[in-house]
Amino acid sequence: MARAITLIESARPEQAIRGQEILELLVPYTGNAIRVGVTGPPGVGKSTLIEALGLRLLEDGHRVAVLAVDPSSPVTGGSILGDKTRMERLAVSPNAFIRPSPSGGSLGGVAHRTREVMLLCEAAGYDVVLIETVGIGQSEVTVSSMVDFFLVLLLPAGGDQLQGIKRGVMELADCLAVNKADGDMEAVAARTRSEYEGALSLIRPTTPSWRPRALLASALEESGIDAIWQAIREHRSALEADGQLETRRRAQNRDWMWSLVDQGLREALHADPKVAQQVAIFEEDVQSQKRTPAAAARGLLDIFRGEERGR
Ligand SMILES: Nc1nc2c(ncn2[C@@H]2O[C@H](COP(=O)(O)OP(=O)(O)O)[C@@H](O)[C@H]2O)c(=O)[nH]1
Ligand SMILES: [Mg+2]
Repeated sequence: MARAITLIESARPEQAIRGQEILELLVPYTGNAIRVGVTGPPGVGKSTLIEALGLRLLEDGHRVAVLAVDPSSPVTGGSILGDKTRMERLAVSPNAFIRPSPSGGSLGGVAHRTREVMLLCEAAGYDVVLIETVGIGQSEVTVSSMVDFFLVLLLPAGGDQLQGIKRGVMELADCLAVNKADGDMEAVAARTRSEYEGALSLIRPTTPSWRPRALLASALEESGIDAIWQAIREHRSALEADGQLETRRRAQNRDWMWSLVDQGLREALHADPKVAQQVAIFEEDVQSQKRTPAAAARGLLDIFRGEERGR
């Protein structure tokens, strides 16, 4: 697996092509895992909860893969997941596979490679895939588009105001869990949970057959983990029963293809020598308002299309 991942993630074309060949051979063996995304603000306890859940699943005889999609800070270029936690207890099990986020590149590129590694894990017989991502920016949308079940972790909030969660993220959630419901925070966490439950009832569910839940958890004390796993299993049964799981995955595959096409077109455009020659001029014209952005975009695309036709 390590060697296949190296090929898949390689920046060298001849290696990457071999990685793709391996993936194509493995396609018939993929798709059998329960795919779970876990998001939430930094420090909410995503890694701790994933480890607790993972250990719990190992006890039940599951094989668990843990992957990460780290969007990297656009300002510092540094990792946002900042995973010092290596999930040591999980990592020692032969039935667990832990892979940190592939480094570098756009969120799209990182997510793309994670998705391929997920397929590889499925082919290798891991039947639960847990994907950690941080709840800021676009990455939660990206991860929700590659999983069956999307879990959003939240902190117990002091005030009566729902903290930090955007409506858009709430709409993606199949389950919310207020983590750190332990010690002094237990009562606050319970209040926070019922506020979120109220908020959830105002939101259109992700699928008709499932109503998102708001749960309490303490990843540290390993409480509430069973209820989360129970929700994941019930969600799966409900979606399998009415065909929504297949519908969701079909749509995800189609969207994935188009995002690769978009990415490929963009790369081809930037690699085009005629375009490259003109790009600086067009940019300067737009910045100095000699041309409108729309006219400049049209101009660049015309150059690109002219090149394509000339081939
Ligand atoms: N009290 C309490 N602390 C927790 C809990 N879960 C995680 N933590 C602590 O919160 C910190 C951040 O946890 P981590 O899992 O790395 O958060 P992540 O950034 O969301 O992955 C660590 O010091 C954890 O020990 C919990 O349920 N209760
Ligand atoms: Mg983490």
